[in-house]
Amino acid sequence: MATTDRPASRRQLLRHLALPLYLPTVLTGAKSFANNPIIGSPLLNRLGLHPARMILAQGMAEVRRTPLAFSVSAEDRAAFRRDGFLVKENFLQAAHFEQLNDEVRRYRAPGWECHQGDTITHRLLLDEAALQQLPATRALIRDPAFRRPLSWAGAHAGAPVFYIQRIFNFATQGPPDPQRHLHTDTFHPTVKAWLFLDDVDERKGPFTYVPGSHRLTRARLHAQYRRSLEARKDPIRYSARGSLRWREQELKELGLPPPREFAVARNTLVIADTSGIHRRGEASEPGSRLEIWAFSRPSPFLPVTPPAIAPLTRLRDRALLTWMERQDARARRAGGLPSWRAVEPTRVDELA
Ligand SMILES: O=C(O)CCC(=O)C(=O)O
Ligand SMILES: [Fe+2]
Repeated sequence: MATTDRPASRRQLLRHLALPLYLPTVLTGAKSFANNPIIGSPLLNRLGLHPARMILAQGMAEVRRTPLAFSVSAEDRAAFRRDGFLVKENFLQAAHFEQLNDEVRRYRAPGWECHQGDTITHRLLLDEAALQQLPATRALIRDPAFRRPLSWAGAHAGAPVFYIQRIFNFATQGPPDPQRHLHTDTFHPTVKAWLFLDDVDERKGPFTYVPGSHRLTRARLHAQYRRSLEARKDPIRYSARGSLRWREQELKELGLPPPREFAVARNTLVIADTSGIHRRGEASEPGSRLEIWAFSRPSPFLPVTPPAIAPLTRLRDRALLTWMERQDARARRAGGLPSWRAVEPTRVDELA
């Protein structure tokens, strides 16, 4: 019997009995108010669990950043601390960029695809096997000028996960893409990076960020506290699951400026703390945005993270692929589709 068919009282009882099992998850990145009865607990949230986790996670991120700070310029650190993002135009030397752009556009491999509203996101994992075929991309991923600010900003000594990512705007039928709604990905510092291979303007839906919205100000902590009391019942599923959606009017109340759109030229690198308020901008027409995309989200309460050494990265990438393959197989067996589904190498040509 599916959970939703169980009588409400029985569901509640099960939820209570399972509570102790969820207790240790307060010290992990668990963020779903709806699915985790501790994270969503009305009592614990009234006592301030949610802002307490935010403050502690922020403190631990600072601890992890300390040994990584020497490798990043004081100017970059100051800009990131102020804004929550770094932007570097003409990031790669022109010849390197052209080689990378060329090899990435030609590269075909089994990939992954996610449908969110009317947008399709296509990803190719840049693991060791892929990078062997992509020398210019491998050089980027090994470049300290790329890795050091990513590590420091992401408060993570270990390697981020790297993908070739293509966002296909208006590629399928569906409601508006939920990533175009202002949101925070999670409650603790976490970094994403985009090296854009296309010029990005309003036609392609530029990444959009509210400068300074990564900072835990009093106003922000108050707002998070208030949201945490009701979030498990939030009608927006993403908010209930811990990626809170925000209204544009709320920015003023939070003492924040209007969002800034990153309408940028190709070969621009953007590194952003996506615990700040951001969204994917509206796209004015169907089309795609191609990028090298990095994602770094260490466990938020650890004082140190494992270093970026090849055997660990290999193991992590292998585990990630295995997990995704299992999710895919399990969902298909149940007659459905997983949120990330496996697709053929030729899929990217069908979408283009
Ligand atoms: O693709 C974008 O511009 C941003 C999407 C987003 O919200 C994210 O990756 O967290
Ligand atoms: Fe996001």
